[in-house]
Amino acid sequence: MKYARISQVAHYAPRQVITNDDLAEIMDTSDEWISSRTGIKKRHLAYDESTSDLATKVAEKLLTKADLSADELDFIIVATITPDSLMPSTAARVQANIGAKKAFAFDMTAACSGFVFALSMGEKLIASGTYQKGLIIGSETLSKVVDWTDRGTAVLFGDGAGGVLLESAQMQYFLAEKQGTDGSRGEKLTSGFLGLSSPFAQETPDQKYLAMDGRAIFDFAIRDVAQSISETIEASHLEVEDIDYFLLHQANERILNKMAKKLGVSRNKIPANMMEYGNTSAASIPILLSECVEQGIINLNGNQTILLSGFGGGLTWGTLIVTI
Ligand code: 4VN
Repeated sequence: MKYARISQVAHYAPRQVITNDDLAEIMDTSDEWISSRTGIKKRHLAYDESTSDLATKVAEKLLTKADLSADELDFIIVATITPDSLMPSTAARVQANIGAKKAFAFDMTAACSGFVFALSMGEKLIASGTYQKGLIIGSETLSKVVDWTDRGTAVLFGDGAGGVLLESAQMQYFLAEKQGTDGSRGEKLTSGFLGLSSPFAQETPDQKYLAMDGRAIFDFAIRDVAQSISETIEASHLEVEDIDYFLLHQANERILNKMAKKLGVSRNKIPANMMEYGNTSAASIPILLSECVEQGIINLNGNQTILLSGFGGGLTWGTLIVTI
């Protein structure tokens, strides 16, 4: 039996930072409104870098940290809902940028669950015995799909990228997982409608920008996602106390507070960085993981158990429990 493990982590964010006060100068909002409702204080917004540029920075950092050459990689998966283009994929651009000649590469579209879905897929690619090394990267430039005339959503999102190196291992590191989708509620969080445009086609709605029913997504997170996290812990045969850290999608600090209560977990075990980055969708969990490792809260010595949970557009949700 083959196994996979996370052997390295890295993140990268554009250097430009926009504070809540900066936003209050261009729209009717305030630091008080944004930070009391969401915990967000600032976000990084790319002025001159694309999603593939951010992802390439993460890929380069991962290779450097692992002292690995790009041609040793077997696959690259980039989770993103803000690709540079649909074709070529963001992952194909990264593959070219780093010169990963042997690797196959593709994008994963699962919104805020994208990184967790991609990590789960990557683990299976390695566990199959067919592949040994791969990069799983979440990378977003949400600033290009945010509706900058909608103060209800524009203040919530940011740009950034994070990722991990997955390698084959001798023992089991991935302990349990639950993933789900409810497409029937898909219209609650949308962006990037492409429509039809042939001379023969009916007119179709043109909704390029991100739109969210905040109440519905908030309730989904508290009810359905919290329930799914509990089920994943049960499936792992671990107790809540056995999990060292809960790395949850960084959408809103109030969600983390409610989840902590619901799961019976101390808030100290649920790190947060939405204050610095806002909601970076597929990038939020790997950025958080990388920062936790940088700060020494989490190490890569194989003696901690962490839970990763992404949830959002689709609607989608996914939880993994891994030894790290
Ligand atoms: C998961 C969640 C959210 C989300 C939902 C609602 C929300 C974030 C609505 C109420 C508003 C403050 C902001 Cl829980 C988004 C995603 C997408 O990544 C995933 N903020 N809010 C208020 O008026 O208090």
